[in-house]
Amino acid sequence: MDQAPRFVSQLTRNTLALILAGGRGSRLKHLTMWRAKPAVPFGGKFRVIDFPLSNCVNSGIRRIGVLTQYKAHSLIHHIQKGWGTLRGDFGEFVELLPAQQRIESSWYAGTADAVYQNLDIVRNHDPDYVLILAGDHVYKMDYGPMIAHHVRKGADLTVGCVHVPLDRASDFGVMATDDMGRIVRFDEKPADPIPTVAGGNTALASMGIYVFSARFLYEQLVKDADTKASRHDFGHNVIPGAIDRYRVMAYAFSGDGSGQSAYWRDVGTLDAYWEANMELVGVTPELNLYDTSWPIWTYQEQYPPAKFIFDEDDGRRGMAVDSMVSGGCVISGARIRHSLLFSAVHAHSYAEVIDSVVMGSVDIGRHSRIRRAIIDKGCRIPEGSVIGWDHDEDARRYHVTPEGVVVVTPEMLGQELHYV
Ligand code: ADQ
Ligand code: ADP
Repeated sequence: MDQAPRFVSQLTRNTLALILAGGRGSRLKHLTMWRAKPAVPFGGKFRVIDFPLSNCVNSGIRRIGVLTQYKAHSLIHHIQKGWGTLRGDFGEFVELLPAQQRIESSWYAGTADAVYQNLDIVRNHDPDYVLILAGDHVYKMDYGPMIAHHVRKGADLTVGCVHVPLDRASDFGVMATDDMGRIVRFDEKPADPIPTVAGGNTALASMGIYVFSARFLYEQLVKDADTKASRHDFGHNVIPGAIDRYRVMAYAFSGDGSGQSAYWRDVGTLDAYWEANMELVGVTPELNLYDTSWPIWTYQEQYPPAKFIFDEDDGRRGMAVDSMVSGGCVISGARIRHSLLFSAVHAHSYAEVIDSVVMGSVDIGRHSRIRRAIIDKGCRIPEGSVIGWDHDEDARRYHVTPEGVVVVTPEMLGQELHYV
């Protein structure tokens, strides 16, 4: 079958995307105390869920359901404000599908159950294909070729996959395929993962993204719901239960088509989160946010331009180098080096910020010195604070990660939460 653009666009048009945005993301600790992981701010202006949402829109998939559950307030707010503008009259929408309202007394048990609970809504949209995505991955991907691959291979289910180092593969669903790309084995988070080739040091890992032929999905979910012993999870139950009897194919994600390597990150730990944000500050980051051919959309408050106040005479030199500074920031006499500042950060005179991720509406008091830190939204850092220079001291007041990144939240400062 031909894979002309028109063919792909027909397929994406007949696809309904469901973004699983309900997981707690407990490894992000303090950052997910008050918000779901997909709502965690990322990259200066975005929230993590903007990546799968933008990928859908850019791929021509304009019918999207977002399955929410845990601490969904800021997520819902963000989606309503930023993504409510798709044109319903053109059959486009982003629809919120909250968990607890569907079936009394039961929250989603697992990812498959989350979809099962919304099966009537999914059926009503009458898609040919259902694309199931995670709400907590940062990447740029055109889903069109994956759906086209699914159709060309006559698959019932296609699992997106990437090669990961073998020593990290236990965090993923790990699969083995035959010569035709059919999945012949699937182990969810195995203690002892199988390498891609015997003796090799990589494994084929599931990205947790799936294309289902719609009818096949409905059958499998009803069957799974009737299975008492099931955890009602795609990775643990539905996929392993399907590979022997149906055509379950692997689709290797090969990048965003720009010729760059495949960038795909689960920013699931504080260290991974800090690192992925800091990478963006680098000269040529793997994830190019300035790529106009694959824009990442978001909702953002309107802010005036960032302002830098530099007063040579009294030594107040406001400057940022090797950094990204978002709108509404006022850097008055402070020095920002190799850092990422979200919107409306105020850094006052003689403060110094190095190697740090500073979220929106943070106020950095005079003479503060901050290094290798994540400062959560709305923190007011008191004058003269020293953060990231002495980890014993830091550990008494803040959270220090295994890699030595200091995380500061309003709660740790004894301040009220105004922003989530
Ligand atoms: P995990 O990411 O560990 O593994 P899980 O915690 O189930 O799987 O999360 C998958 C997605 O679903 C996340 O976006 C999460 O927020 C969301 N989610 C979880 N429970 C939910 C629920 N009850 N309702 C709504 N949303 C929910 C999965 C696969 C692995 C694969 C990795 C890749 O199971 O096989 O390798 O993703 O990261
Ligand atoms: P500092 O503590 O560094 O002295 P201030 O908050 O007193 O910082 O502000 C110093 C200068 O920064 C002000 O004189 C003003 O020019 C500029 N500034 C402060 N806040 C704003 C703002 N909201 N918008 C524009 N400029 C501002």
